[in-house]
Amino acid sequence: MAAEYRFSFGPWNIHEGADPFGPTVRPSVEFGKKLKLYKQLGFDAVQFHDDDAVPDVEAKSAAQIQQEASAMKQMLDGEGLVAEFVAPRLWENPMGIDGGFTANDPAVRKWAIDRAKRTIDIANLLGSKLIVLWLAREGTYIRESKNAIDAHRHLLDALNQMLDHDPEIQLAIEPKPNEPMDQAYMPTIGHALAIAYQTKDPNRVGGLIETAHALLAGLDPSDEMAFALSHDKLWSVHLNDQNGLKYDQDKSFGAANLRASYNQVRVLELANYAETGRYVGLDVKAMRTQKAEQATLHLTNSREVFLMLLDKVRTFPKDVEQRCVADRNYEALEFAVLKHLMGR
Ligand code: GLO
Ligand code: MG
Repeated sequence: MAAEYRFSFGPWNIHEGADPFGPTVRPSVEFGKKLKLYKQLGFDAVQFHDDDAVPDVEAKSAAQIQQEASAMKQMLDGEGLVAEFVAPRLWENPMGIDGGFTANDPAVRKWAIDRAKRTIDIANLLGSKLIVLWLAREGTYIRESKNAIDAHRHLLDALNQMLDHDPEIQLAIEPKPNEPMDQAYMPTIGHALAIAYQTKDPNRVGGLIETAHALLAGLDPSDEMAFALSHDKLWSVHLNDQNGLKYDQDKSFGAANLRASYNQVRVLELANYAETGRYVGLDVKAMRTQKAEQATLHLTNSREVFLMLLDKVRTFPKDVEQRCVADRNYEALEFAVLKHLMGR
């Protein structure tokens, strides 16, 4: 029996549809209602930002954080859900306007590290050992504004301080090459794993790979995943899709690059990812045009596409693959893949 994949998403993936050019177009869905949707939609785990779990986290005392995060854990238990990870949302605070961990101002760097430590405390209260670091504003709008060499050392220092804060926590860096910054300091999983090995506990630093981010870096998402998998360091994924080099679209999985999506599922299968107990996260956004009552289809469709592609991966004729590879007949192999994907 092949292992079953389990799916997750974040509360931000059910959203009001605002974009940089227009306001919200759908009413907000209250957090408790979102939680109720998870199981109905076929999902088992919740991806959190620190302030999804404890709103206005920076204004709260340690006791308040403890109380609110414990209440959230009870809500999760009540729905039969688990927290997959917690991520410090540094990029929405004006303090982090020019980055947190890599800011020029030491007071800002301290603020960012302190907040990340709170995130770790929240993760513990929610029963998760995984912290995801999407390093949104760790980079530059213009190169001359920072000393990039120092910035990388500051980032290393921040990672080490997080590792020190809790001996069991694991950090997964989510690389992205740009947006909101012009250039980000951790653009690819290669960068993320290089710094992971520089930390004081490399076994506890890995990565989360998002399809769209790899595509924005001009790289193949499945090969990025393979690199992390070969190091046993793919600790989550953000599957979605992206139509070319433009703003980060977070399209439904498979919507723009079906064959590349097939290959992402294939590489996860090659690594027996389902057996590791890690989740398949879907970081997808509903189109702005979706009516409120249809604004979860991007999640269910992405999950279903994953499962349909999984079936394609599992039923691809292995003998054809072996024969074509042995004969170095990649034209034949490619045609067989295309026919299989088209159901012919
Ligand atoms: C944005 C990122 C973002 C993160 C999320 C978790 O481009 O993909 O959605 O995945 O904030 O840290
Ligand atoms: Mg993401």
